[in-house]
Amino acid sequence: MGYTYDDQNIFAKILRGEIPNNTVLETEHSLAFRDLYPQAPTHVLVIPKGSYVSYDHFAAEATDAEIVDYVRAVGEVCRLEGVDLTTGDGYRLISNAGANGVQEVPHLHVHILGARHMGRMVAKAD
Ligand code: DGP
Repeated sequence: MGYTYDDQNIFAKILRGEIPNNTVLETEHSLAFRDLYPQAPTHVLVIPKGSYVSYDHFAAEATDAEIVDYVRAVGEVCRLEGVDLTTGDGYRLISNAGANGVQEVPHLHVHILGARHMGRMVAKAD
């Protein structure tokens, strides 16, 4: 059994330019843009341009070039947002996957949250 990717998901539409986004950084293989419903003063989503549903999918099937680009893009956004540890006060990365991870959009994304204290790591489930 392989991974299933739904190319009608909202981030696929953003990548195709069908809906607008507030871009923070674009690289060869990655795109970072502001979350529509920010949970913190800094709330940026970083996605690969390739069709990957989750972190595990990306780790298994992305090229080395895509992975390097993506990891560096996440770090660069932290720097651009001033939350990195050379000048800022830190941040939290979250990547939800599947039903138990409560993933709403089935295209890999890392949330970068910061510019406020982020509180406990995991809230009690509803
Ligand atoms: P997740 O539960 O990890 O799949 O979070 C999906 C995030 O995507 C959520 O924080 C809200 C955000 N989001 C949903 N639709 C849009 C959109 O059309 N544009 C942007 N920028 N963000 C969106």
